[in-house]
Amino acid sequence: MGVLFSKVWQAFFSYDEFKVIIVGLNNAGKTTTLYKLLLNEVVATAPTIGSNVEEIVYKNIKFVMWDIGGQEAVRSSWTTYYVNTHAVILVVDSTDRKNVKIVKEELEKMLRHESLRTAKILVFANKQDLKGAMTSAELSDALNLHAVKDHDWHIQACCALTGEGLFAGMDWLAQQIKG
Ligand code: G3D
Repeated sequence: MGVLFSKVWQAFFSYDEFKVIIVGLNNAGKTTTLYKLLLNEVVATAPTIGSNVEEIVYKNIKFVMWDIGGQEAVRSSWTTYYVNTHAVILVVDSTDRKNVKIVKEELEKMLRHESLRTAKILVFANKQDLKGAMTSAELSDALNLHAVKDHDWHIQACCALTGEGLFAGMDWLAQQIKG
C-alpha cells in the first residue's frame, strides 16, 4: 500500500497544479473517499465556497467536491469549477439503485461539457461491503459507460470506509495522466 501510495502521489506531483473534481449524489461517500485518500492529512483547507461545494488543497492538488443532487439552479454554477480539471472522480453508492438514473444523466451532462473534454473519468462503485450493492459491471451498465468513447474512463469497485479499491482506482488515474 505504501509503495502504491507514493507512486500515485508522485504522478500527481509532476503537475504544478492538479485538479480533481469529486462528484456524486449526497451520501454517496465522497467525503469518506477523499479523507481516506488523504489519510486524514489535510494540510491546508479553503473555506467552504458554497453550501454544496467544498474545496480542499492538499500539497499541489486541488480537490473540488460537490453533490450533484443539488437543485438545477445551483448546479449550473458548478460549471465554473470545471476549468482546468484533469480528472473527475464520480462516487456512487452502489446500493442506491433508485437514483442511478439521476447519476447517469448528470454524468452525461458533464461529459458533454467543453471544459471537461480531456478529463479522465474514474467511477468509484462504492459501498461494496453492503448487501445488495451493484457490482461494477452492473453499475457500468446502469450508467451506460461502454457508450462513452470520447473520454478515458474506468470503474472501480470500492469500500471507502476501509479504503479497499480506492488506491487501485487512483493508480489507474495516475497511469492515465502520466501516459
Ligand atoms: P457524501 O460526502 O457523498 O455526502 P459521506 O457521503 O462520505 O458523508 O458518506 C455518507 C455515509 O455513507 C456515511 O455514513 C459514511 O460513513 C457512509 N459510507 C461511505 N462509504 C461507505 C462504504 O464504503 N460502505 C459503507 N457501509 N458506508 C459508507 P453516516 O452513517 O456517517 O452518514
